[in-house]
Amino acid sequence: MFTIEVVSVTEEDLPTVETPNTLIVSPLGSFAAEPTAAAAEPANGQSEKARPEDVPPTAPSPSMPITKVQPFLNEDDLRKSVWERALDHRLELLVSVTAVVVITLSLGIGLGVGLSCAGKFRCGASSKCIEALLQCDGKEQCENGEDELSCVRLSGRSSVVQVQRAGLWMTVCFDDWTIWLGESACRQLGYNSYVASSSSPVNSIEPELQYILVSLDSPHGGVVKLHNMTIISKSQCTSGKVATLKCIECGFRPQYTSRIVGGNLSRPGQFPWQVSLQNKGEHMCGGSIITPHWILTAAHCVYGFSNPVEWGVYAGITELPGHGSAALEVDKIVYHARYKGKLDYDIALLKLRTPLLFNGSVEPICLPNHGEVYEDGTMCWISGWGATENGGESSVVLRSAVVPLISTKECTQPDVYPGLISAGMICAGYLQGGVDSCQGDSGGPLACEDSSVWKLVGATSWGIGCADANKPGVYTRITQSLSWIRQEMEVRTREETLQAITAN
Ligand code: 4AZ
Repeated sequence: MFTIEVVSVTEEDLPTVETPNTLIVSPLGSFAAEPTAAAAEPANGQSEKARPEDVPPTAPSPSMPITKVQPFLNEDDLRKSVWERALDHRLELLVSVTAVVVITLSLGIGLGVGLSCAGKFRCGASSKCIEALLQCDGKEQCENGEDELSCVRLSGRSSVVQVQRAGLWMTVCFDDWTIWLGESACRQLGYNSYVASSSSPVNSIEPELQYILVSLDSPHGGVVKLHNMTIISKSQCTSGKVATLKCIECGFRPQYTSRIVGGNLSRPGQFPWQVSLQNKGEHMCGGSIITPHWILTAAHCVYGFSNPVEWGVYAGITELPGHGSAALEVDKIVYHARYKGKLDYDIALLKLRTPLLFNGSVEPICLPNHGEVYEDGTMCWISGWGATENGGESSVVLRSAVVPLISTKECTQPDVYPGLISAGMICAGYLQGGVDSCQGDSGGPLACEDSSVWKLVGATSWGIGCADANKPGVYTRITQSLSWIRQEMEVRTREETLQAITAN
């Protein structure tokens, strides 16, 4: 084995090495090819005795840069077989082979993960993939049980119950529905509460929900997940009705009378779900109460500030800083796994250490259901303590404004936000400008009233400036992150239940 080294050095830098085959190449063209037989030849040309007479002596100046091409060959090397030479360098060989194997394996695994999960279910952020048919089959195949989460959802305007099996969503017929199933479903949706089960005629619900109807076989109670039940396919749903579910009283404003109109200053009880999120005592963002334990906000509000101890949540207030009410302590902060510090998936959840008591000035807002669409032009409300002009100070009083929803088509026009609006965002505001959310309103609600129930359609996320023409506010679209919200709430609520069981 031989190596070729190309070095650029001055004459003085060159070490004295045994290089019987040294070629000296100088930039001036002086050249010396030294005989193979010459041993212990200093490479600096000072030894003239071994040089054959017919080769002109080379005398490069001591400071002249020289490029040396040095094939380090000796006779032993020439005599040895390739195998023997390889053995002489087994350490290098071992390192090289290991490196090649490691690189090949990582590439292989990386590609494998990317490819093999196609058509399969990926266990959370891990590299494990399981057969799609095993998702929601009642047995946990993923390490953290992710394959058995998000197996129940509420869909459409009337909160129809749907269960998932092998990636297929099926609407639950009311025939064999029980309160016990309703309670189990609410637990799976991340609630600690259950309000009521009802039914809706099949033909009154959205057409896409009418297709696959199933009945759940529930002979006896117990802590069983809904999708673990025997799912009986129903060609006809005898009752002609599907199960609808309510897990929490939400979206009401019991203390607010709409006859009191106070410009854009909000009245106590007008936005009872609105909270102020304060970091080390300073208002940073807004948020919305969705359950007694959970506040929904924007990921960018807590990204890099995810130490719960630094945060305080103020609920039931209209004036900052908090006016006597004690800050609620934060137990956990989770932001969307796909949030990367940019604009997409700008959503986070804060879990409160102690649950909120709902009293009229503190109330939760409803989450929308899966598949609910909000028409362009629907008038919704934004609220917050944010700046009243771009770059200004936070407002002391809670302000609010009515804004129409803007279609993504309109919001991505060349003069608005071309290429910037993803499926997880929704725009709202006026293209002529004048009314908008601003710095400090982030994380707060974009709330729309639907048959007297208020739903959280968006969370204030971003915009260019505030209230400028063609630059409306952009909000995180809640329907896009419903399964993430449900999973987080279900997992943490389950953890809490387990802790309570083990503590007793
Ligand atoms: C912000 O920085 C922010 N005009 C929030 C909303 C908007 C702009 C900026 C929308 O929190």
